[in-house]
Amino acid sequence: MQAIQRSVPRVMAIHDLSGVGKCSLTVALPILSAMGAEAAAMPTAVLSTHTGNITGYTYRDLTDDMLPMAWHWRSLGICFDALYSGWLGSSRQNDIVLTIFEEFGAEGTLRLVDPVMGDHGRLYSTYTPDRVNGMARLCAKADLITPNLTEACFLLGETYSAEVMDAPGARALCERLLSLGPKSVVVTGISTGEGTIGAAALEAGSGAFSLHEMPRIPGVWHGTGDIFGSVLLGALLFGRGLAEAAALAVDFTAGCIGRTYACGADPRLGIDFERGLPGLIAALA
Ligand code: PXL
Repeated sequence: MQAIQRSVPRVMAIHDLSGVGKCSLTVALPILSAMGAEAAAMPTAVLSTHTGNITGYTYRDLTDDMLPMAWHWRSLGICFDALYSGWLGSSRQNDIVLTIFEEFGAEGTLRLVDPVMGDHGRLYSTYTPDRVNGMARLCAKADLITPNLTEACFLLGETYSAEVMDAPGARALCERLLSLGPKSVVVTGISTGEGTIGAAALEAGSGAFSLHEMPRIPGVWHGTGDIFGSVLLGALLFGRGLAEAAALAVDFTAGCIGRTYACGADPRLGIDFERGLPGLIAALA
């Protein structure tokens, strides 16, 4: 079947749908839409909330629905400009994403893997250490990966340290991640000073390295990686370079945290990205 034309870039967003908690699909969809991209949702699971610091959540696994959804889209001739995976519920889902990369990863399609596994030095409660290798295999097939510092350390089998690092140290970390196989990497949660936090980016082809930080507001802010990844992807789809897209994503995420902190909202329920969307649209215009 002939590919159906599309007027805006289309993303396959492969993440869980957590009803409350503003992460994964509930941030990827509105952010990508606001930035002008179409987001096709492939939910990996449906939960009542995310699993971070919240107990009693419901969980419905959707592993068996993923490939049939993809085959239906393919039967309709639907193509994607980006394949964007995030939180996955099982190692089988990793293999399914690999299959989707093979089937839909045409020339020019950006394969972005956010290897969502943990934060603050620990794996998420639903994530087992034996799944880390599977995630590393998926990262090897990506054009771009966006681990946070914790995930970077697990992928590399290195000990996590929350200590600050200098720019050469951040670049060396990115280089070690590129040796896993992806074409580019953006690592979040990088601090070169006690009061700042941001992201380091390295492109394998050009060797271009960048580091961008904002003032740090201490705390555990849920959904920040998903918000960061969605803004980064939206900016890349609209022609921004990796360094510029990463800086935009750092600034946007910092703004969300700042607004959430200022109004004293429960950070477990997600951060205030909504009020940042008009500014994001303006920044892209
Ligand atoms: O934002 C990361 C994330 C996504 N999805 C689910 C999670 C988490 C982090 O805890 O639990 C279901």
